[in-house]
Amino acid sequence: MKLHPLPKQTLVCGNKALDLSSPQVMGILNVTPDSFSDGGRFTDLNAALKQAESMLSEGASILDIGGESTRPDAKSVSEQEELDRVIPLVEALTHRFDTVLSIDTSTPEVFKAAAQAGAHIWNDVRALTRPNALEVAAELDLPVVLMHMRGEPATMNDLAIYDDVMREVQQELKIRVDAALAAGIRHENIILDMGFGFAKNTAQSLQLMGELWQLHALGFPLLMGISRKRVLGEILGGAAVHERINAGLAAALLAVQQGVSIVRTHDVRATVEILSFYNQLPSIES
Ligand code: 7PJ
Repeated sequence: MKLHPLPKQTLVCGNKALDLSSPQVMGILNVTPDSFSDGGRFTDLNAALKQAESMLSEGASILDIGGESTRPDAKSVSEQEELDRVIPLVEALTHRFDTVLSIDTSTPEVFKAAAQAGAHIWNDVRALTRPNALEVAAELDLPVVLMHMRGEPATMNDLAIYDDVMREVQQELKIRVDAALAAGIRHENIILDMGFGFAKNTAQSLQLMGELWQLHALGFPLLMGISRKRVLGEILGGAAVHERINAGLAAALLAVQQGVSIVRTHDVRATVEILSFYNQLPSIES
């Protein structure tokens, strides 16, 4: 059963377009050192290209490239390090594949360089709060994902205190939306994400999962990323990363059923399959 229609919106991504009225799968492509075991940059690049090729053949329509780990205990990365990780990969990917590229970064210089190398979407877990981020996003005029978080990855777990988690997430996202619009970012370029795993405990995440559809009140397409996150491990009583896939798929289906347009995942094939099943259900009118 479909519960909520997806917005009838085409997301213009530079010279490409994504139809958000059917769910899109964003494949995660991490180029942080802890994601690819060993070897120098060449090995990393080759491994990343192979992973990209496989996710695209499985049906991902967006690849999300991340050069900075946002785990609570992650070491901070210099701008140059992030550039060195991300830009060669963006160049190689634009050269080889015809796909939408999203960059998971909070650093305006990194996204700007990536956009010059052919990237399309700025995915920012800090919702354009770093100095100059809003201005750069407005100037580039490309889609931006504004994700809800509190504080920084190192402090966010202590800030997971809410009276009403959905209401507060909504209010705090609205503040970022207003800042974006005031900076000249166009309405059509904004996508929102409730930010699973960022300043939310397990109970709060479950609450958000069940009420996710309420975010439509803000009037923007939604993205959801819960793939393999710790919250799934906790729900399953301590499951390891690779034991969290099925729960993540259930969450993806629940999200799309509530009108989420983009699912960010490591498990592209399985996600594409469940969404293909979902797509074949009778539509509902918006
Ligand atoms: C998210 C993200 C998410 C968006 C990460 C991980 C942590 N970007 N980047 N939404 N999570 N938009 O994948 O486990 O939930 S990094």
